[in-house]
Order: sequence, then structure tokens, then C-alpha cells
Amino acid sequence: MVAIKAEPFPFAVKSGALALIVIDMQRDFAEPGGFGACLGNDVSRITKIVPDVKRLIEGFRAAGLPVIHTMECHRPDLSDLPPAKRDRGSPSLKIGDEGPMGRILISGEPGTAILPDVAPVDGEVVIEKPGKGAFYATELGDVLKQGGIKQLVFAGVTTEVCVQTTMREANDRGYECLLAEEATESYFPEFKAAAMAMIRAQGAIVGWTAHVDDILESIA
Ligand code: C5J
Repeated sequence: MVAIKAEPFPFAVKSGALALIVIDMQRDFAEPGGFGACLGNDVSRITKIVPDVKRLIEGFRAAGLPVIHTMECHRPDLSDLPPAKRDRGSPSLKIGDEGPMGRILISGEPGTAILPDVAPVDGEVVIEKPGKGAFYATELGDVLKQGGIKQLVFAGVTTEVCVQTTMREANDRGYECLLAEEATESYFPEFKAAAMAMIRAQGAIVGWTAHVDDILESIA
């Protein structure tokens, strides 16, 4: 059995059970004028990980392993957007407002799209999710069951929000989760460091972390 060099200990890969899940690599979190920027964040931190996310995706594709993408977004009529989410904080533009890349975080709008360098190809599953976690109110659980997936490698943004929430949801559902260090990012470097530490603490209480190079070497 192949094992990926990981912390806190090697991640034993189960044959036919591993998939990559790429969380919310959307223009709205990475480009000026999007939701992340409207909240006052430095979005350049997010674009810096695109090359590592891209090579991780390409490695999974080359190995014939599934790649699943998620997008945080809402229906145009906002029926899946709780007021408690829309009204939170004081962004310059709220979810659903018209911005320079179309309506903020609305399905089908240009700003909601996944960045071209890491965009899905034909046949890859794309999960549109209204929450921070990718299991809540989505078909992800069914997709994973149908595909026989039991282990997930995580990439995407932001580490301590949608990535960590989805890892915790997956962990509670019995999936083994591995976070790819260079392929995830936060607007707050200290939050990324803390999320990685708490994920792998106490004997991988939420999951493992590993370097992109070590993951790619093991699945090649
Ligand atoms: C946030 C996300 N940070 N994808 N979304 O609102 O992490």
C-alpha cells in the first residue's frame, strides 16, 4: 500500500478510494472587486497558490483519480441565503449585490466562476454550495458514496473557513482527510498556521497535512 509522507504520521492510501476536492478557487475570493476584497482582504495571497493547486489537480488527473470542485454561491433569488449570512459584517458589497464581476457570489455570474487555471474539465463534478461546508445542502455525500470515495485530499480557500469546515464535516462522516499545505491559503497567515496545527493535532483528530510534492510523488 502506498503511503503519503504526512503529519502527524504517514497517510496510507486505499486503492480506488482517493479523490481530490478543490474548495472555492473562485474569482470572488481571488480578484479585486470580488467578495473577499469587499470584506477588506488582501486577495493577492490567494492567487499565489494557483500554480500549486494546478499541479495538484494535474497530478490527480494524470493518475486517473477523481477531482471534485466546489463553489460557494447562491441562487439568483437568494432563497438559499439566510439573512444571518447576508447581513453579517460590513462588506462594501453584500452577497447578491451587483459588483464589477456581476452579482457577488451568485450562481452563473462571472465573479463566481472558478479561476481559469484551475477550472474543471469535462466529467469533473462541481458542487455549488450555499454554506461554508460542502456537505451542507449539497449532493456531495451522494457523489462520494457512488464513487466509492473514502479518502479526500483537500486544496483551496480559505483554509480556516470553507476548507476546514468541509474537512470537519467529512471527518465526522468517516472520510480520511489530508490537507495539501501549499495548495491552500487564508487571508490571514496566522489562521492558516493555526488551522493546519489544529487539524493534525492529537493524532490527526481532524486529518493529516502534507506537502504537494509528497502527495504527487505518492500518487504518480
Ligand atoms: C469564505 C471560503 N471565506 N470559501 N469562503 O467566506 O472560505
